[in-house]
Amino acid sequence: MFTKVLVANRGEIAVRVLRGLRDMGIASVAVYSEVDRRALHVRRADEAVCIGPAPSAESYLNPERILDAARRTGAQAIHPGYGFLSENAEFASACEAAGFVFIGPGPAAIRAMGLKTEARLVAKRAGTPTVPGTESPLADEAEALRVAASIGYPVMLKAAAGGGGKGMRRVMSQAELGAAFREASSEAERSFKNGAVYLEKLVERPRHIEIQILGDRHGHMIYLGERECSVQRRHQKVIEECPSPFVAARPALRRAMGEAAVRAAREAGYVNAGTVEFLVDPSGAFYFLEMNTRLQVEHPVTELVTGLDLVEWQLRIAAGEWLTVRQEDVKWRGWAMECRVCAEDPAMNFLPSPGRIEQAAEPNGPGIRVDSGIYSGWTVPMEYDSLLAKLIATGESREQAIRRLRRAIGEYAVTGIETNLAFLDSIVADTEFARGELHTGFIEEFLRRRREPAAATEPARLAVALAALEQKPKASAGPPAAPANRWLREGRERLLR
Ligand code: MV4
Repeated sequence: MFTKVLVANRGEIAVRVLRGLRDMGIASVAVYSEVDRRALHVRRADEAVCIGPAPSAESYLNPERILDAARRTGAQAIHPGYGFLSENAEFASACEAAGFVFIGPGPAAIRAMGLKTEARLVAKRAGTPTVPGTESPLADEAEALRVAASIGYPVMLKAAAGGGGKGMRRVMSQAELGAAFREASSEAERSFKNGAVYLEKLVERPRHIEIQILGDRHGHMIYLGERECSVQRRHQKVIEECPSPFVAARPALRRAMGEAAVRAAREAGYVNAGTVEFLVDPSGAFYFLEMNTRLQVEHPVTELVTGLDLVEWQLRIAAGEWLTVRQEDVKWRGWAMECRVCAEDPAMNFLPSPGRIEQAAEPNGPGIRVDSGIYSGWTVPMEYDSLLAKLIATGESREQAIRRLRRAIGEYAVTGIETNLAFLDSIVADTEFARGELHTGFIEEFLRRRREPAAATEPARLAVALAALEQKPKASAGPPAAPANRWLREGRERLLR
């Protein structure tokens, strides 16, 4: 096993990996940019190396700076976390070439799954169901028209080098295809310097359900169950849970998706922790979407329901150990639900809200885990993503997990910057959400319901106005207690207009 590992990341995931290293008695090295000098992950490491100024390109995205820090501290392995260089095949190669173990899959597997068209080919070869469509990029508009006609509208145009929805276009009819093809190609070119697009049959109202897999370097691979990630906004996950309400009601589906995920990962020669993403349609048919060759943000919900420590297993597998967990040993107990606490202002269209955190009082108590990268007095930099922490609640049932999550959100006090906590609470409190009838358009529909609630008829408006009047403070009392936060206040004011 390694005696010293460098964590090439920042924020909550760096803190999480550093905790794993300390739990295993492995010395740890953190890297930080100048603006992260006082960041929590720096405090949690045995050693810390400044790798450059704030811009990611000159720090967390700079392979040479990271390798140099590994050399200087005598680290034997590098954990990339997620984002930054975690899915960069060249960086994985550079680590190996420089004599460091890259904690993750080999560069070949990263490359095989990096191009969405290549990943589809791998899945198809493995017999994993893929959405009907093209395996290679479309040559031109004419081919797009031919293929779309043969698989039937509606179709989805996607960027071959894409991910996260960039360069994607829903095409409902032939008339729209030409323009959509040109727009998708140019957006793909701009975003990925690769304008290649391919085409798939559109899966209507899909759920985004992903399977966690773990494979060792001796050919042993298992699946650890699914995560429901359909509650997303602009392709950013907001709430994730394990198990999926849809799959929990269909035990055969978990096994079928798990085995399909393992087949695809084997075909890619996968090693270490990985996630295979699927679209699941309302009939329960599932289709390979893409594979993520890194530890995911939402890995804690799988850890809490299976009892397995994914970071520990990543390190043990990277050190060449056998994965001693057999598929029949994997059991799922209870429910885990995670929400991503972000420095953003829902009342300002989720604009990032960096700045000094006056107070960060984190929740605790039965069934609560907080993977946090913040503390009172720390200044959230503007240079990186807005994720502050992940709040995860577990329970015997989904209902208990939801109750605990709401209680914990209520305890979470972050002042000095805006956060999305109230927005998260409004989702978790939503009756539709409680029913578990989720799909990738859930938040879009939720926000629409909130903007134009069916009940916002005249009587309802009057009722709300009267209620506000009744709360009118007596002369002696102080100002009326405004709703818990700006987002709810604005929502109520909008309703009254
Ligand atoms: C799809 C789809 C429907 N049909 N492909 C979005 C980003 C990328 N991960 C793939 N995505 C989708 N691909 C077909 N053939 C719907 C989506 C999609 C989506 C998928 C997962 C999670 C959130 C999403 C939000 C919008 C669209």
